[in-house]
Amino acid sequence: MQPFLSFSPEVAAARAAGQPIVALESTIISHGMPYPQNVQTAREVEQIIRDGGAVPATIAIIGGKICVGLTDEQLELLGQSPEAMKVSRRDLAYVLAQNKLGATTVAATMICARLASIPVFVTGGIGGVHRGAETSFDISADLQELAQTNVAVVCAGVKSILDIGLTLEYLETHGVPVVSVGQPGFPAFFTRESGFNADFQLDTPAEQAAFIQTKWRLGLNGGVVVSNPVPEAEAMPKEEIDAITVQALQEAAENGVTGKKVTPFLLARIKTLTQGRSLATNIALVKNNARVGAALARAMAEHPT
Ligand code: PSU
Ligand code: MN
Repeated sequence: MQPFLSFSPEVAAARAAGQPIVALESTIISHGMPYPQNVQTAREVEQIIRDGGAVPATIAIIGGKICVGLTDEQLELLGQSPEAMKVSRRDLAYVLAQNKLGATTVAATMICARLASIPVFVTGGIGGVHRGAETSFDISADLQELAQTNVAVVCAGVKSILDIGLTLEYLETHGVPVVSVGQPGFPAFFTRESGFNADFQLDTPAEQAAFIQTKWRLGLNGGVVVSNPVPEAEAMPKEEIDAITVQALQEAAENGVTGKKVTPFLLARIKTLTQGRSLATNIALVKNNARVGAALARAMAEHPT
C-alpha cells in the first residue's frame, strides 16, 4: 500500500515519533461547505487537534497519491477547485489511476486512514439511510464501510435529511456500535437530540478507547461511531431545521437529484434556506468533534492495538 500513500512532513514526523494522529476528511471541504469558510474551518480544526495534543492528517487524492496531511496550498486547491471529485469507496481506484483531484468521503477517508494505520477520524456528520430508501435504495457507502473498516469515527450524529431510525437499524444489523458522549441520546447534527438513544454512553476518552480496542482485540472488525452532540449554544431550533429539511428534500425530488449529488444538494439548500445559520452550527460542531477526537487519539495511543 505504501506506493499510494504520501505523508506530509508533519504527519511523517508524528508517525516516526509514535504520536497520536487524527484523520480528517476532505469532502466536507470540497462539497460540504462554501469557500472560503471551508478552508478556514479546515485550518482551524487542524489547529484544535494540535492544541489537543495530536497531529491532524487531512486526507485527499492528489496527483495519483493518497495524501495524508495536506499543505496550505493543497487545502486551498480542494476548497476552490470545481474539479475536485467526491470520492467514496467506489471512486477511489479511478481517481488514483486517472491522476484526478479527489475529496474523500467518510467511507473513503476510513479506507485511507486504515491504510495509514490511523485509528481515529473526525468529521461533522456521517452519511446514512436516506428517507425513502425502500424505493430509491439510497444508502450511503459510509455505513458499509463502518461495517468492515477498523476506524473510530467521531461525528455529531446524522442529519435529519436522512432516516435516522433506519440508519441506526442498518448499523445494528452490521454490528457497528454507536457510542454517545455526555448524554444517552444520539444527536441529529444540527440538534442535540434525534429522538433515538445511542447504544452506549461513554463520556471519557479512556472508556471510549478501552471499548474500541476491546472490540478490535476480539477480532470484531469494523468501525465505531462516536457521536458527540453540538454544543447547546450553537444548536439550531428543531422546528426550523425540520421545516427546512422537508423543503430541501422536496426540491431534490422535484429537480431529479440522485446518486452522489443528493447529499451535497441538500447541504447547500439547507445552508441557503437558513441564511447561512446552519453553516455556523456546522462549523461549531466539527470543532467540538475535533476536541473529542484529539483526546480519543491520545487515549488510544497509550495502548496501541
Ligand atoms: N453529511 C454532512 N456533511 C458532509 C457529508 C455528509 O453533514 O459533508 C459528506 C461526507 O463526506 C459523507 C458524504 O461521507 O457526504 C456522504 O455522501 P453520500 O450520502 O453520497 O454517501
Ligand atoms: Mn447516496
